Amino acid sequence: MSKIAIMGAMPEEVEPIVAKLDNLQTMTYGANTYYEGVYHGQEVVVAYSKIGKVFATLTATMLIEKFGCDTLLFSGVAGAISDELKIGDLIIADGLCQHDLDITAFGHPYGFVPEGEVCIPTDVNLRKIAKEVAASKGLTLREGVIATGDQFVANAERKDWIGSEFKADALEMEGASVAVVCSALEVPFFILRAISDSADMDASFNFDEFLESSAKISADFILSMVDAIHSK
Ligand code: 4EZ
Repeated sequence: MSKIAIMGAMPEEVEPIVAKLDNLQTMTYGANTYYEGVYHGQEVVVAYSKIGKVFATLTATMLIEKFGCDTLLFSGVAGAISDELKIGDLIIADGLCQHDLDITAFGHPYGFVPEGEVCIPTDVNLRKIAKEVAASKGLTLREGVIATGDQFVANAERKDWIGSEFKADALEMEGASVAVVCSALEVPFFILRAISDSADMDASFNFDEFLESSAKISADFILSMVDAIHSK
């Protein structure tokens, strides 16, 4: 049977998922706790990586190489770039880029290094399942580019630059790491985020207020996706 990895960056992003697992077993490895369990008959492994690209790379790699997961779903919160995205809204990534990757001094575009790609696409089939789940729940899902970097963006100028350079609709700090790992290891992956703030001067204040509620919106949707994947 398949084993689905469910990853977040912060405890608040995975707790609503861990709370719903049966046969829960925990394992600590490489300074992360991994929660192995069953959701409605589907085997899953859940973990939060800690914040940022490096930690996220480690955890995504472990979930695949050590725990044998064959699909990876990310659940969490993000800052909005698009004006159409409000706090609590859901966005799925069609592709992910690294907004802080810069070897432009050599004539390369932002986000590009040799043998890499600026924007890594997510699995089309998982996106399709997400749209079916959203339709069945009467929820609106936005689909767009999510930009990742090792910065909590709380600055309208920086946010607008990321939006125009990468055509990105939202930003966060882990998604592109998961994309790099999963595409290299050929594991289908999916990145979902619920908006917690607008990456502007109110971002840290809004983030603190809405982290928990937005993380829960994302987590609930991910669990419905596990049901949908399991029943296919
Ligand atoms: C990172 N995550 C934020 C972690 C913040 C504070 C203790 C998502 C996120 C984000 N990332 C929400 N809003 C953001 C923003 N404005 N900039 C970057 O994935 C930890």
